[in-house]
Formats: sequence, structure tokens, C-alpha cells
Amino acid sequence: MSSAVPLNVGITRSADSGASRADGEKRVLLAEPRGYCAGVDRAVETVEKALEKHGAPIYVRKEIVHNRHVVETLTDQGVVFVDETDEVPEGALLVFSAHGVSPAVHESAAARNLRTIDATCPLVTKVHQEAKRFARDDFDILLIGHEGHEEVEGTAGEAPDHVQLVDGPDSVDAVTVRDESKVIWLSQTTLSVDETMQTVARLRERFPNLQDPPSDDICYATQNRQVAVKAMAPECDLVIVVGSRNSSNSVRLVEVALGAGAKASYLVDYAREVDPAWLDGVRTVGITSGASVPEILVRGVIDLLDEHGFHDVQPVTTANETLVFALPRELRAART
Ligand code: 2E7
Ligand code: F3S
Repeated sequence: MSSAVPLNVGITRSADSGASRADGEKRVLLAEPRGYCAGVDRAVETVEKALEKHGAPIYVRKEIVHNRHVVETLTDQGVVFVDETDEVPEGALLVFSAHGVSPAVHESAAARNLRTIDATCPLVTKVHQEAKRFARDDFDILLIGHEGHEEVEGTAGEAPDHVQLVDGPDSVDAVTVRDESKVIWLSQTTLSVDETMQTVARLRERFPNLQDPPSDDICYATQNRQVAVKAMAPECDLVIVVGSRNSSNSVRLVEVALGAGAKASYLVDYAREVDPAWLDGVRTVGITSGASVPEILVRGVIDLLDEHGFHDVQPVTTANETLVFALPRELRAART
């Protein structure tokens, strides 16, 4: 994980943070970066542009990103979310979600004559290519990730005969390989950096020749959001993470906040889910959001806290993100 930013480096605060604060005054620390990553921005815009260009209904396999508000908003605009390709009428337009799909899914869409647009995040496609390459070289590929997550199913599906899933440090003992000199680990893009390093250390105890991925599989956005929440957590009585329960990277932010010293941390989809009892005796509330979360939902939480006397909002900035991905080829001309 060579590109992870060291924890206590590069943290900037708003000009008059802390120092001007009267003791006992309530404050909010706002993690930066938070919210949409480049892959989510691209995936959501892909669906919006596809709707504009082709009209409703268009179909999306699985949730385009794991966020309730995004999925409900697009549903209202005429998007039909399905679990599998066989639910899509022959010849219709189907978008593949940001989490990626296996070659078998591409094949079943082609067999139904579906027109497809692939909104897979380019950083997931990169991991698929790594899986294909190491399978071609006949490596055993140990894919660290969460069982049942769509991204893991897509990546494993690139080379099912070569990939074994390793779901955290406790799964390491069950791993067996054919040739200990040809073993590599790859990972899901949204894991906890620290837990993944523990899993890798355990794997390396068993397989000293274990190879690392050619570049980080845990993506820049996952790493940056974890670094930011770690920077603010020790000062927080409470960290509110905005995100949905099925959003892996959002759930990881709650775990990272608690691991880094936040006294409490909760995941909420909407401000209305914040229980006022959580604020009893609390002076410092941290706020962050997962990579699939629109900023308007964070605004809702900030406004709610304002109503409870938390008027002072201070950014805690650990990185600046500028990455933008081009839209899928089919829609490139449509970007404004
Ligand atoms: C695609 C990928 O949609 P998310 O909540 O997804 P996770 O994987 O965290 O459940 O977040 C954006 C995203 C992250 N990773 C989309 Cl592969
Ligand atoms: Fe891609 Fe990472 Fe976002 S894999 S979709 S940039 S969380």
C-alpha cells in the first residue's frame, strides 16, 4: 500500500480552527476528502446520460453504486434495476454497475442481444486485468475481499480456476496452493487498508514467496477517505458516516473511526436517522461519507447538527483529489 498517505502528514485545518474555540463549545470536524470518487461520478453520469440519450426505461444490473438515495432517484427517473440479465427484455439497453461483472455476465447479455454500456470503474478493470494476467501465467491468486460482494464476484469470475477468496485474516489458515513459488495476492478496491495488511502478513507467514500486486488494488479514494477519518477520529466523541449498509467502503469508515479512537461511530443514509441521544454530552462530532454518497446527504447532517448547536464546522483535509475518468465510449460526446 505504498501510496497511502502517512497519518499525521499533510493535515490542514481551516484558518482559525481549535485556537479560537471557547472551551465547551460544540464543533463539527468535516473529513476531506469524502463522498463521490471518480468512479462513482462516472458511473452515475453514465446512467444519467444513457437516460438522456436513449430515454426510459433503461436497465441497470445491480445497484449502479451502493447508495439508497442514488438508486431511488434514478428509479424515479425511469431506471429499472435488475439482479440478472435474464430479467431484461431482449434487445433492451443494460448498464453494468461500477463494481464490475465477470465475463460470464457479458456473455449472457450478448446471448440475449442486449445493448450494453459498461460503467465498471477503471480501477476495478485494472484488477480484472491483473487477475487475467496472473492466471495466464498459472499463478494461484489469493483474492482478499468480502464473500458475496459484487466486485469480488466479478474479479474472481475472470479466472475462477485460479482465484481463491480470502475473507480477512481468519480465513488464511484454510488457504491451500498448488505451488508455493507461484502465489500472488490481489484485493477488492474498498477494503480496510490496515486489516488487509494483517491478512497479507498472515498469508506471507504461510507463503514466504507471496507476490504483491503490481500496484495498489485498494483504490486511492478508499485510502484517502480512511486517512481523513483517522486524522479526525481521536478528537471526536462521535463520528457520523453517511452511507448505505451495503456500501463496503462506507462500513469500513465506521470501523476505521472506532479503531482510530472515536468514542462512537454510526452509519446513516439520511440525517433523519441521526438519533438525538447520540449527541448527549458530545462536543466534537466528525462527519464523513462513503465514495457512493452525494454531498446533499452530508449537507443534511450538517444542517441537523446546526439545529442542535453545532454551528462551528471545521474541515480536516488530508488530500486533494483531482482524478476524473472519461465516460464510456458510447456516451463520451454526451458529457457537458
Ligand atoms: C465501485 C467499486 O458503491 P459503493 O458503496 O461500493 P462498495 O464497493 O464500497 O460497496 O462505493 C463506490 C464504489 C466502490 N467500489 C463503486 Cl468497485
Ligand atoms: Fe473506483 Fe475506488 Fe470509486 S474502485 S468506484 S474509485 S471507490
